[in-house]
Amino acid sequence: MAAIASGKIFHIEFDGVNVTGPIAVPNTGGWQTWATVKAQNIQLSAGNKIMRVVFETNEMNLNFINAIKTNNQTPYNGVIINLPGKVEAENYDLGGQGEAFNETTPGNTGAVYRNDAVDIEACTDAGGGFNLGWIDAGEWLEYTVNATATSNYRFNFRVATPMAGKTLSLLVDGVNRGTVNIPVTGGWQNWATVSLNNITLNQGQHIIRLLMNGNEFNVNYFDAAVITPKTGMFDQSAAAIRIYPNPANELLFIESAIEGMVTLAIFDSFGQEILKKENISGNFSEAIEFKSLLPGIYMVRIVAGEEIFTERIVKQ
Ligand SMILES: [Ca+2]
Ligand SMILES: [Ca+2]
Ligand SMILES: [Ca+2]
Repeated sequence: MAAIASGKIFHIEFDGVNVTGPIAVPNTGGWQTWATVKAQNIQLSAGNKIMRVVFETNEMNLNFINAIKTNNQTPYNGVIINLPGKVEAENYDLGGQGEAFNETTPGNTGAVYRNDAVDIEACTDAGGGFNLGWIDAGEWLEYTVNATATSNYRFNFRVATPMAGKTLSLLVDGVNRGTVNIPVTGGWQNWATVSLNNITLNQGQHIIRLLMNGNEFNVNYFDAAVITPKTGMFDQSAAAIRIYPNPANELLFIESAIEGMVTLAIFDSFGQEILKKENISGNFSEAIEFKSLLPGIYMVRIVAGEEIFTERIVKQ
């Protein structure tokens, strides 16, 4: 908008209804000196509408109107859950379809606890409560959480299914951080815990998304625990890990024969991460380019479950 005096007002109508109320235009200082004014929290249903701009006073210029979809997602009950901690799967965020969850069938098939499209039933696991049921592939739910410390976390998922071949993915702030296999637990209310290790979270607020990669399994809750490192568990002489040569010059070779998934990282003497490979197979062989690095001390770190192996490498 542009105006050369204050007190100018307009509003916007959709299908004849004033949805914004009066929007004040400031004195921008010239007919071609432009400023942006905002009307917020305007609820619109989907579909074709006639938008009308109504100028309530004279003498203002309008260049364009930009409508932005804002995020209505908020934590369930207004409570941001702290991690480490436990999150009930049925306590997904408020905000509805496409924002807080993606749900394929209308209505809550279980008809308990909440009144939107997500399907919830009473749970007979220890502690009772409710669980997500009638899950379809591609459905997801989001949870606003707060990591109280920057740390490596283990995520445990409480799941049940009589069916085989189901998986669930964990996304943090839109980034897929791992997929966990859901075992055949033998029944819809026979519960088991499955885990994803070494999920690094920075301190602060995050959006956790559980993405369902198959239909027909139940989720009761998930919890996140800080992994307390146990150092010195690996014995280089036992050949679980070989790192050579040391000192290194052109290439650093890392050979690992650890069961399960690991995270490999290399830090310089300032603690800056110069390489990171998360959730790779513990059975690997890498040739790391050291040629371009400045001479000095570097630290190789391999995290496997609760075990952390570190090795000091000199770069010549
Ligand atoms: Ca549904
Ligand atoms: Ca469903
Ligand atoms: Ca639950």
